[in-house]
Amino acid sequence: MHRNGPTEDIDESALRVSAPKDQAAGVTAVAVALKRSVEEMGVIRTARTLSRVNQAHGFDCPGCAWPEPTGHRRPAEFCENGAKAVAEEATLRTVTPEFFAAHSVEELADKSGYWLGQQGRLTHPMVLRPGATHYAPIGWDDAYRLIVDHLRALATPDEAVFYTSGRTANETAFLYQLLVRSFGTNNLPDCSNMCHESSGAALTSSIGIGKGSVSIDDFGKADLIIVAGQNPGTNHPRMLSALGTAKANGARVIAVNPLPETGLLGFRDPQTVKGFTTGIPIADDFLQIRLGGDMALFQGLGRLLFEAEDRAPGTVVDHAFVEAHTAGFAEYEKQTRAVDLAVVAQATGLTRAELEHTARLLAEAKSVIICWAMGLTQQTHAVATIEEATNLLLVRGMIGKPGAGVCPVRGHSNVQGDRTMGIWEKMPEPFLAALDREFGIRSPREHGWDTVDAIRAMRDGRGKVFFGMGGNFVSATPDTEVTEAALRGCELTVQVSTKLNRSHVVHGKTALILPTLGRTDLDLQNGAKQQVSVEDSMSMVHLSTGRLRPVSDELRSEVAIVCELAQELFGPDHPVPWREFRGDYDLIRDAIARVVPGCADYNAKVRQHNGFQLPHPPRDAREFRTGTGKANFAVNELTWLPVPEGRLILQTLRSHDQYNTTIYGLDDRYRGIHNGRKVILVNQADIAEFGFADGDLVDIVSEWTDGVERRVTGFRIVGYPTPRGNAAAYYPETNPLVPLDHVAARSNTPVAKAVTVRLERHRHE
Ligand SMILES: Nc1nc2c(c(=O)[nH]1)N[C@H]1C(S)=C(S)[C@@H](COP(=O)(O)OP(=O)(O)OC[C@H]3O[C@@H](n4cnc5c(=O)[nH]c(N)nc54)[C@H](O)[C@@H]3O)O[C@H]1N2
Ligand SMILES: Nc1nc2c(c(=O)[nH]1)N[C@H]1C(S)=C(S)[C@@H](COP(=O)(O)OP(=O)(O)OC[C@H]3O[C@@H](n4cnc5c(=O)[nH]c(N)nc54)[C@H](O)[C@@H]3O)O[C@H]1N2
Ligand SMILES: [Mo]
Repeated sequence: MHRNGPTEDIDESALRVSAPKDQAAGVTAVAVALKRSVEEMGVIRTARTLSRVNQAHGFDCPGCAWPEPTGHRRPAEFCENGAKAVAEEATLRTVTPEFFAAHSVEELADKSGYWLGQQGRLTHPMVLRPGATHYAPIGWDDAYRLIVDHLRALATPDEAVFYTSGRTANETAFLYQLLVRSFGTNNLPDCSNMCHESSGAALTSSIGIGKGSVSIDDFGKADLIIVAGQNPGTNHPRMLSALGTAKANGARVIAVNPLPETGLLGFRDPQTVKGFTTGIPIADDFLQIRLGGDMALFQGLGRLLFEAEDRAPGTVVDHAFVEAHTAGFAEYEKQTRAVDLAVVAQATGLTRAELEHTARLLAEAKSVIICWAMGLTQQTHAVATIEEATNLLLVRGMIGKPGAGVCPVRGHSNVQGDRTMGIWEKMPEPFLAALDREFGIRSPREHGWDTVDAIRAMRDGRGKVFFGMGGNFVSATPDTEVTEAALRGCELTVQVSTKLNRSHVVHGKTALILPTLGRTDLDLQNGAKQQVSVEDSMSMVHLSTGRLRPVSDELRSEVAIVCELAQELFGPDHPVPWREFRGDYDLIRDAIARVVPGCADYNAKVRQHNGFQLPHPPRDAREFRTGTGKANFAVNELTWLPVPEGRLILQTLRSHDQYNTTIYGLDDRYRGIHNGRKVILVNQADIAEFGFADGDLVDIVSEWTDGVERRVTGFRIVGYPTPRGNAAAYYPETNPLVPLDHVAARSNTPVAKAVTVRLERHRHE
């Protein structure tokens, strides 16, 4: 049977389309945030909770990874979507054993992800035994024993997969990878594999470290900020305040995006009296680029920079920087001067005048920041594209100076910290050696599986136990039908979760749900209040303290779950002091201080007012720890995406009312979509050319070299100002269209932003 994702509990016929908004945030954003919060948690819990988001003694917002300002923090250092993320977690609704007794798994598997998430917080550990129709309660000890029995039954530890999502705090992440490596595998896929892996790969190769080189204060010092492939109005709303500050200080902002995203084109800062009512356009220039055209853009700009240098020698290329700090400049110059600007115009859809105007700004600016997110990372040529953006900054000497640098804007609030703490299927040798030294274990050295490889392995029967530390693996990953079958083939699936999601109802032969504390919850161990630490997108590390009374006494912290499982798995004689770690998170931080580079004196440093910033050699000292000892200019063959005849290139993206696979509501207010999610945004001229009309229902069929038909049905066409040949639709509803093998070169990231599709008229069954 062909399934198209269960959304029958959403009445898509109520869908309404209005004109896209021209300004983000403002009064409506505040009203929406408060309404949602009060609905979920009541007035008192709302007041108590929202006043502590991102404050020095509060908790880190579980929304995005945008940093807090370093100086004065405003009383409300959160945004509409941060408030929604908090409300989602702090809700008083609960999913209890009675709930599971009343709903069979089969019934739950027919519900939408939206419905599942709305049911509330998970309260008890639950088990689904082979052949059972309903989840039943299980004690924590029995749950651990069940996991250990399955792990011990494996032929090798490499038959187990240990996934991590990016909300996991540093302390958990550190212990979790320690457990997994003590057990004997590096199979540590994480959400980063689907997210900024391409950024990490490109930056490590170019500048020797896979993280951004700017700090929040650099935004106030920049002349020019390019925001490419990112929708901050929805996904990083607090970034708009930083961009607003930059503009007040004279910066120019260029948005590079196929879509005229509302937050970039207009913003009312709800935090300032003036912004609340008047609003400012953020982007001075909007380059409406074609999907996948960014590599061509950056190469074309490179050529135009060299031409500007020819006209005024010594004013554009930073020769001192290039000579002292870079390698490969001559080859880069040769290749870039030969770039065909006619091809660049075709690939980007931009005019020669737009390219020249942008190049002039880039040539004249004294300090340039380039920001990006999923529009760049989820492309076949993502790594090369990010290298080309970095090349431009290197030509101009824009790394390691105030107001300048690379700025990959991370997604999950601690996805960067998880990597720092060792969540990676190919952690470098010095880290593993330090881990082994500290604990007297022997970590495996063979690289493990990333997300795509883990799915392949489970599909082929080589992966048998799946353990998810947070996240929603089934809904976040590509090729839904393949992935669901892969999970169903497992002997055991375990999900450590706060809320119900599809990964609980698409399960292995035996399945466990382990309910855990969230960021906002009070975490008591041995009667003492515990804190965790997190790292933001700009390498700032600080403490986070939850204070809300957990919705159930049965919830355990992620740290406790890891330690208790480890005790059951390894017995009392294991060299790692799991019991002590569980009882006092300071002891975990002491171990982190000895193992993780840059974390010396960790306990003291995370307790400083704004925490501390991890070292970043290019940012701090223009030091580049690459193979050449210098920043590397990359030379790449130009790749772009011509649109096949009669087809569209589809990007899958987020609405304003979701957090990845968690759907808060059915509106995408800024884009004018209300009461539904099954839409495909298409250029009016393409709609006409294909013989459709705005509002028609279509099936979307993706085309891939394997000839397999991937189809989602009953999507409404919405005429939208996206470039010709380019379309957009929401994730996760369109994940069934993304072929598992459609991945980015060198990062293995699923190409969620460029799927070739055709539209077929929807036939009612
Ligand atoms: N409220 C909220 N906040 C979030 C999330 C959420 O779901 N909800 N998710 C979090 C996570 S994990 C992440 S990774 C981030 C994601 O943050 P974003 O990357 O902003 O997320 P997307 O919705 O995928 O948006 C991709 C943007 O890139 C553009 N784009 C697509 N393809 C291209 C291209 O080829 N070139 C260019 N130049 N642009 C392109 C799209 O039009 C869109 O504006 O947000 C984080 N914050
Ligand atoms: N087609 C397409 N696919 C994509 C993307 C895309 O743009 N297009 N984006 C990709 C990206 S950038 C990412 S990051 C991934 C996201 O992939 P994931 O990180 O796997 O997915 P999330 O939806 O963020 O996970 C939500 C679940 O996490 C659990 N959770 C929430 N808070 C906590 C907590 O504190 N502890 C624990 N243990 N669990 C918690 C809840 O049960 C919730 O249901 O999706 C990727 N998939
Ligand atoms: Mo992400």
